[in-house]
Amino acid sequence: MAVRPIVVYPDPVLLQPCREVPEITREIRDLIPDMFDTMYAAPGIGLAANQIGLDLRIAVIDLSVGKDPKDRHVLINPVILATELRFSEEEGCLSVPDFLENVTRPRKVRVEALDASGKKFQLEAEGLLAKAVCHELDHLDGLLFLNRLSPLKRNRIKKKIQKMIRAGEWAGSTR
Ligand code: GNR
Ligand code: NI
Repeated sequence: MAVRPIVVYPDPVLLQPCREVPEITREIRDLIPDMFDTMYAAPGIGLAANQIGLDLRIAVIDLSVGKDPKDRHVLINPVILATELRFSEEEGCLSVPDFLENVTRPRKVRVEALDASGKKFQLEAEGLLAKAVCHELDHLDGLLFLNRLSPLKRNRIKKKIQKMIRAGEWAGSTR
C-alpha cells in the first residue's frame, strides 16, 4: 500500500484515452490498494488510473473517503449502459487543483464494469455518486471537467493555468 504522486493538467497521460485492462493480473490487483490510498490521502472521492500516470481503464470511487467499506467501488473497463436526467453542481478535480466549476452531468447512471476480482457487475448511481462515476469515466476517455465547460470558461481556466505554470505557481507534473 502506498500513496502515489498525482499527475496534473496538462500532462499528456490525462489527455488521451486509457487502454482496456486485458486481464486482472497480480499487478493490477496490487495497484488497487495504492489507488485507494492515494485517493484517501488527497483527499478525494474518486481516482482514475491515469491520475497516477497509468494508461489503464481503472477507477476507484468512495464518497465516504474511507469511512465506510461498503462505499468502496472499483471499476475496471467500465461502460455506461444508461443515463437519466441531468443536473449541474460544483465539481473539482485532483488533477486541476483549486478550480471549482459547475458541471452538468447525468443525475442517474447505470454502469457495467469488472470488480477487483474480475467479476462483471452493474452499479446504479444517483446524485454525487453518478457525478463521480461520470467524472472518472471521462478521465479514462482522456477528458477533464474542463471539457464539459463552455469554451469561454474552459479557455479562461486554461490561460490562468498557463500563467501559473510560467510563474512557477502550478502544482506542476509530479511524475
Ligand atoms: O475529489 C473529487 N471530488 C469531486 C467532486 C465533485 C465531482 C467530482 C469529483 S472527483 C474528485 C477527485 C478526482 O479528481 N477524481 O478524478
Ligand atoms: Ni478528476
